[in-house]
Amino acid sequence: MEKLTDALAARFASPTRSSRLTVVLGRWLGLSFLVCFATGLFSHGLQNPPSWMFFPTSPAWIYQLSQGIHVTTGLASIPLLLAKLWSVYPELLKWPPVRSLLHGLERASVALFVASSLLQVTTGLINTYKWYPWPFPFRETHYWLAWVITGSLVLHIAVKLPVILANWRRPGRGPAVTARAGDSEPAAAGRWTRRAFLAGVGTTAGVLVLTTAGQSFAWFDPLNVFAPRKMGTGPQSVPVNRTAEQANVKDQAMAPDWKLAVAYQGSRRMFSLAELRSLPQYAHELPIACVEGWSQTAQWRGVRIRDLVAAVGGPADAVLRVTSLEPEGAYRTMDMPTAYVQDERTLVALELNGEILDLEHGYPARIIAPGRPGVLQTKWLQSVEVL
Ligand SMILES: Nc1nc2c(c(=O)[nH]1)N[C@H]1C(S)=C(S)[C@@H](COP(=O)(O)O)O[C@H]1N2
Ligand SMILES: [Mo]
Repeated sequence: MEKLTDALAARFASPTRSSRLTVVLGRWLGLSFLVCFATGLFSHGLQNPPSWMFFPTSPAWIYQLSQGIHVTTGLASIPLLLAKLWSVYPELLKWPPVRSLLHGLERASVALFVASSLLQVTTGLINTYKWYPWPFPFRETHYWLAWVITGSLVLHIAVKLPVILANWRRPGRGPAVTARAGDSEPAAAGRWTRRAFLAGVGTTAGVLVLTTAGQSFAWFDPLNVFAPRKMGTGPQSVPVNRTAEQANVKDQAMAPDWKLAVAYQGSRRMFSLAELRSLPQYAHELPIACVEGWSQTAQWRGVRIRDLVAAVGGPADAVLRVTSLEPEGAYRTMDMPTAYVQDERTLVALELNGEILDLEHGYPARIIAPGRPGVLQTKWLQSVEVL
């Protein structure tokens, strides 16, 4: 068996494969995973706030930036991960599969890392297409997988530290700690094919980023050919995530006697659309930044949320619960921390890009706040309560 697997390993050996290549790819992948992890934690925190969470409202595009980077680094990780797997897979054929306790642990951590990373990047990619072909809740699973990946990665890096350090000590270049087929390649040829391979992987990741980042960042819009969303599409030039029909709100939202309830302790005021329009109106350029990766900045106009809170005698540091007309669904209610209530740019928007809000964008009234994930920009408002 050992002979056979050694022969197989030799069969797959290529001057391109070497610990140097694996280390370089590992560095790129590690960096991209780290950035993706940090931005993912930020996004998760905003949606599931821990008690110590800080809620930045400025710049207003902070979440657009963070989520754009999250989706972009996630996409870039796909070719990096595949290339890294290609660079090491002959190692998987080595016999015996477990040589010692440490070796066994190392392999288990690698298996866990590979499986969870592949699952993470593919489900993440599918998610940007708003497709949920699985029975588990996406966000929670995505979140816990991220911790599994990070934990197994830390373990993996700890075990591989000698190889990584040996690679860093180059070009003084002592003998590689765990020599592999490509490592002993003395000729320049090995180095060149390795460089060409790295250039190919880097180009693939770069092109993938450039042709999809336009869904999050307007600068890259002209190059956006592969992303599932395009800027400027949809009613009033803004994409729609969930339609009024899907949310089953059409009749209630179009009802002529619609009123917004604003409540504080015992007192409650009902505002008709005409009354809301007669209050001071403010306009702001703010982005909708969807957790699924797309963003779009638009001009919103309407009533400041803090003016509505003041109108019912609510405190300046109010925390709100906002409820949609939507009869059911995860986005029916939304809690708004005081940082957003106090920010003067947080609006109950009645207009979008100079027109009365389209039904698909939340007519008669919706929330728009700076720096928040799209899922919290509640459409088709029913009530605002001071908690
Ligand atoms: N009531 C309600 N509000 C909602 C949603 C929803 O499903 N129901 N979707 C949210 C999501 S996920 C996003 S990204 C934004 C998108 O706003 P838009 O459809 O006007 O572009 O609305 C948010 N507001
Ligand atoms: Mo969204």
